[in-house]
Amino acid sequence: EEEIPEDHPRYQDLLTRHRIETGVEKGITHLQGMHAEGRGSAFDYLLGEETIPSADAAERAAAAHLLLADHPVLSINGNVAALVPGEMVDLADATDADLEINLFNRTDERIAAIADHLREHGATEVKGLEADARIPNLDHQRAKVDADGIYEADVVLVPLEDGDRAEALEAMGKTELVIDLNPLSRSPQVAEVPIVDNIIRAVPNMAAHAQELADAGEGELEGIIEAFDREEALEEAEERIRSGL
Ligand code: PTJ
Repeated sequence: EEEIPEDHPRYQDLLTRHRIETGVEKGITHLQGMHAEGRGSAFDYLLGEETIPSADAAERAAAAHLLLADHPVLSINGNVAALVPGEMVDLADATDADLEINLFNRTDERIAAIADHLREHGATEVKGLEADARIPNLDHQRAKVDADGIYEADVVLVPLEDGDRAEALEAMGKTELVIDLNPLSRSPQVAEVPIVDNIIRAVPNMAAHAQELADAGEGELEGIIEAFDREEALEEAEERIRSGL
């Protein structure tokens, strides 16, 4: 990462790409994660590579959801682990949430590599290794979750999530917070809070909102959640992308 000059106009994009490549080399990120990153990068370019106001509002509402939750869980896949490991640990600390590894292409090797990587970045407890429960109506491998983690969570943050899983979690009645640069993908479409922003910017901003709201009462947090309009946020993101074309 030291080789990329910070004043390069595409600094953030180059940094992101580099982190994904390193993730693949370390056995953390799946090869498909490189394609996912390429798609995300194209949308981010059209968004102007910045957190648009509706995304900031979504990040604040998501922080409020996590703070109000009985049992919040942050889901980690191979791209998330490569891009924002320490930032996810900080967000978990700020909201008293669990971290759970949940992979689309699940192998024991990648689970172990990601768990080590998260611990190196300060995680004390990592879930997803037991996989002793199943999300209903999803094929075997993708359905695996921890009974005391995502399975019983009331609020889950699922960044860069596959559409089938997002729908299956929604069907379980969970409050889903989704980070995805493509506002038309199924995951943000089914999310209670769709966050159309690069995960690299979204997660630190959610943690900052959570820290700022640490002493807020339930009424204030509920007010923030009610004031957030998911349809408007999706439309604003799509509008911004169209104008970027
Ligand atoms: O590690 P695994 O096995 O769980 O696999 C993870 C990937 C991401 C490979 C898998 O879930 C997958 O194939 O996902 P999709 O269907 O490609 O969806 C990824 C979504 O994330 C796409 O809509 C991308 O636009 C979006 N995306 C990619 N990079 C970013 C992003 N959104 C926010 N920030 C990014 N940096």
